[in-house]
Amino acid sequence: MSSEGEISSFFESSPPLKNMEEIVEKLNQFINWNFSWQGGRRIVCVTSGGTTVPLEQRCVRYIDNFSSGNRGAASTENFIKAGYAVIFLYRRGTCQPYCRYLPDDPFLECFEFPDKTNNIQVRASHLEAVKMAVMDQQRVAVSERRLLKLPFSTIYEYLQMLRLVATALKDIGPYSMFYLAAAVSDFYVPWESMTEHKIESGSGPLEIRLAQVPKMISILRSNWAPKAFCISFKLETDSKILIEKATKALRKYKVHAVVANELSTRKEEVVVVSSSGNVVVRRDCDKPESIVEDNLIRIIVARHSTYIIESQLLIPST
Ligand code: PAZ
Repeated sequence: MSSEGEISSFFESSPPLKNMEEIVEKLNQFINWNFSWQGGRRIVCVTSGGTTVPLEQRCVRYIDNFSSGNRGAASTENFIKAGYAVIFLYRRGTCQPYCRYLPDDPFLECFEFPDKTNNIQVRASHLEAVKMAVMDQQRVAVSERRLLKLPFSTIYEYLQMLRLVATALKDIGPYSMFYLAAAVSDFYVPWESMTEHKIESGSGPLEIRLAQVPKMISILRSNWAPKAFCISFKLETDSKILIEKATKALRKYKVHAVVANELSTRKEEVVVVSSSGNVVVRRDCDKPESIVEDNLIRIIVARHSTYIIESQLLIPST
């Protein structure tokens, strides 16, 4: 477990966020709006995509972490369907809610010029996907203000933003949730030991010493947002060690559940590991459009409801 000293020295030596004030303002407005809406909406912070580790301060090269962002985007859509407001903390360029069915290059593939005028038209083959993307985005993100998107790239940005979100959500206690699906770097080059300019090539193999990124989940649970409901994820490529690792993480970080998944089957099946036992969650194979997140979020939302009720029972009545 990382010590508080290691955690604070990580933040002290991190390059500060360029737009911190703007992020804090957006967060406060979003949380106030949603929590004061008709008795209060639940708010979940969904983290999505992988963090990068720069190798140079004026970064040309970096180490990346695998994640398409599909889990985070699909989960966000399901949380919104369940009535939540979502803070979507995502890696720039990864999969976005409501856009999962669009082709990689939507502008080139989705649109056509049917005649020689300047009119652009959506191709019939992509009409449903474009309609869903535009209409749902418009509805939840713009008119209902239930989706706040905050992009990150580096491990430094991600952890500073996660801390800002957690601190901003502290006051809504059990009504908030962290759903930590992002693939977060375990190793990094500390900023002060990083070269400023592009590493020169041509002088043989490159040796880099990576330090361990302090584990932030424990401080999120103990300090930043101790009353929030917290779900973390565990990814492994060796299915034999997956459940054991997830169970260890559950105990070590005192989260409410760990969603365990194996790389090659992650879109078919996950296991929700918690103190009440392990539940295998699958997509419905008989429905082609079904995704594992439909069933996963149903379980997580039900558990969050129980958690809120139990937390209320703990508040002494006046
Ligand atoms: O983003 P994606 O859909 O390609 O993959 C999702 C995932 C495997 C990154 C996520 O489910 C997960 O397990 N995140 C935590 C990874 C980790 O153990 O650090």
